[in-house]
Amino acid sequence: MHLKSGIAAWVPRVTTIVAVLLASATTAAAATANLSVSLSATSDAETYTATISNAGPDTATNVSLTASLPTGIIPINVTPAPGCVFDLPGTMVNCTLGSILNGGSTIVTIAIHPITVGAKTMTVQVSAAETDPAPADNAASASPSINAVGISDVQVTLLDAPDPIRVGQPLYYIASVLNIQDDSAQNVMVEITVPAGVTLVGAVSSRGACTATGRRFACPLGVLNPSETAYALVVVVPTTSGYIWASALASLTTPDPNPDNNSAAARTWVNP
Ligand SMILES: [Ca+2]
Ligand SMILES: [Ca+2]
Repeated sequence: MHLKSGIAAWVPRVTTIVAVLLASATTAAAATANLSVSLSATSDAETYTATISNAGPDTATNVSLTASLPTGIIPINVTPAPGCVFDLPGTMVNCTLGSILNGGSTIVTIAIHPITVGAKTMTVQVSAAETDPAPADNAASASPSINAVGISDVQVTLLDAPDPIRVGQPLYYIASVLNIQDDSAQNVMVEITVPAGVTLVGAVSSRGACTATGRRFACPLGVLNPSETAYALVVVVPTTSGYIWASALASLTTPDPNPDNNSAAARTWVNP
């Protein structure tokens, strides 16, 4: 009798527990969280700030953010870490941000360094495990445009071939212009001055045509990105024997703190 009444007392409690479990399972399946993201950027395109907010009604769990980085940049830093990481090619940021309570928000900061000019468009997208009733605000972009980058350093070398050479043979001068800094060099020009005692044949660069003024060939090379090399070729024919000298000089409109390596010379021995 005692046992039986005990069971009788348990039955409604078990029923209630099952009902609660079922209800919570139903609620979890239907959980909704209206995430949104906004993105701002500094005008120098160095720092982007994404604000991820949850308008609820439920907690957003397994919140993630992906960012597509602009081209022509170097990845610098991202916070929070290690929740956020740059991918290996340095073209994306992937963030695992955990949970955001109803009414809460969190911030992701992405620091990059532009090495080329132009629009630096970044796009971010957020998602969570919950259903989002308003998915349109789950992506944002920012597109600061820059028309100058910091510091470049062009370096010139001048090669003569063949050396030694005979009078009447074609002599090739090849000027190589390399940007050894991490910002793009703008309006790069290389000028090659050939010696007296040669006949001018012609000049061309890997970026197009060169113009001649007397013994000086000016070859516009345009933009030289970091680690990029452009070439200019001048062909002459020596008419007299002895040592002859040619020189190459590079100029650019971006700051070059190291002018010493902007010029180079080549000495050639000409046999009769
Ligand atoms: Ca949303
Ligand atoms: Ca230089």
